[in-house]
Amino acid sequence: MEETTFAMLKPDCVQRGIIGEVISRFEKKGLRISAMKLVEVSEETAAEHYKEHVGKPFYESLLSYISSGPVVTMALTGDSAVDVVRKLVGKTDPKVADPGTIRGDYAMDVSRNIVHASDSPESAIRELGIFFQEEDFVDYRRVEEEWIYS
Ligand code: IDP
Ligand code: MG
Repeated sequence: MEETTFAMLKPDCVQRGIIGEVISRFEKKGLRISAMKLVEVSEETAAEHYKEHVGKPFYESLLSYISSGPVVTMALTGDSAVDVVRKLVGKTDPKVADPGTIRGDYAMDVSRNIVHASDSPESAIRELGIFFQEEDFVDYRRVEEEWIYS
């Protein structure tokens, strides 16, 4: 079933100049970008986004990491998009993330792990609501979709 998930290319991804390579993986898989922005995230917005992690030892440094430079936020749409994108992103700690995943291929450190992706359809709806307004979403189809899906 078609769904839309939220992904964020974190400040290390932007600073390392690999935005294009990461987006390319999502595109090549067959996902459709249905919203996208380059933004600076305030600590308040980062706190809202990561509220499930309040009190964890890495919480404060996580907020300063996410607000340390521009990020690219996006909505990705496709069949089972939430699970598909989490699989492409890989395990939280890049040291143990499988090769072939984004974190497995591009990162070394759990606190500099390149990309965020929603972990459930409920999280996706919540997180999309933090970073996007209704008018930010573009309703279209990629011409390849009839070849990506049967
Ligand atoms: P996820 O991004 O794979 O969903 P979460 O457990 O939700 O992982 O953690 C959110 C983010 O917090 C991670 O992507 C990473 O940036 C950071 N993080 C998680 N665990 C640690 C840790 O042990 N040390 C430092 N940062 C961490
Ligand atoms: Mg998470």
